[in-house]
This record gives sequence, structure tokens and C-alpha cells, in this order.
Amino acid sequence: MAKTLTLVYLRRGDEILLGYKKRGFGMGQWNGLGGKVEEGEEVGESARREAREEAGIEVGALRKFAIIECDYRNVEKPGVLEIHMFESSDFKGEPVETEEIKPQWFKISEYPFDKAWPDDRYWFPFYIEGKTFRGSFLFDGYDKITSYEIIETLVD
Ligand code: 8OG
Repeated sequence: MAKTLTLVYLRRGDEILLGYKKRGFGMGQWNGLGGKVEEGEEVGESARREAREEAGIEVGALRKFAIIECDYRNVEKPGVLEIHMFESSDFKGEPVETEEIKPQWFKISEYPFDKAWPDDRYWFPFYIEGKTFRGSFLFDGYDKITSYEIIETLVD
């Protein structure tokens, strides 16, 4: 069974909030806020909890725009992660740096693809075009994608 995770992208006009991961999985890369969904936790609630824990932000309404599956092969612990992706412009507070994350607003046109998970450059254009979609990415190690598919569809 795939593990369920979240990512939430906060928006402020033509800017997007990313967090620089200071430790753990994905360390040294920029990503949305998020993490593992805990047992018994609703996915949206989990995304809000992660935004609070990682950057001290209270998030209100969320819009889910995608679910992606990342299948990691040739790594120490192979397996599939199912990541539910949300955006929100409804939040309170300024992001603060925590032990795990250094938050920063980026212009949409300056998304740091070269310092982010490699799938981002494939799915981000779909998001920017306002599409909702499902994606699947087959990894060889954590840095290389050997195949992928993105299908525009409703997600919930
Ligand atoms: O709890 P933790 O910070 O370890 O959760 C990992 C976060 O990183 C979670 O928000 C989901 C996200 N993430 C992965 N793998 C990938 C990936 O391949 N691409 C992207 N864009 N995000 C990922 O765990």
C-alpha cells in the first residue's frame, strides 16, 4: 500500500511559498509545505497541520489540484508515495523559519526547478494552467525519473 502525503502551495498574487528542507527526506531542496498523513487524519487537515508545524501559518480553505504517485526504485526503501497537492490563498500569518524548513516567497516565473524534486518541472505547468490532474512518476534513485504520465482529470 502506498503511503499518503500532502503538499500545500500558498499563493500571494504571482508568488508561491516554498520551503527549503533543512533536514530529513528531500533535504537541501525547495518544496511546498507538507508531510505524512497520520492515521485517522483527514488529508486536508493534515496539510493544514504541516503548514502550521513547518512555517507557523494557519491555513483556511484549500483547493486540491492534483494527486501524484512517486514510485522509487533502486533506493534503500523502495515504495510508492501518493502525494495530495493543494493550493491556498486563504491563510493567516507570515511564514517563519522552523527547525525543518526555511520558507521563502518565489515569483512563479522563478520556481527553483534545479533545486527541487525532479517531477516538479513536469507537473508545474499543468498547475499554472489551472488544470487538475493525476500524475505518476517512476524514479531510478531519488534524482532520476525514468518514465512518467500526467492525465488531466478531476481530483478529490
Ligand atoms: O514528512 P516529510 O517532510 O518527510 O514528507 C516529505 C514531503 O516531501 C511531503 O510533503 C511530500 C514531499 N515529497 C516526497 N517525494 C516527493 C517527490 O518526489 N516530489 C515532490 N514534489 N514532493 C515530494 O516525499
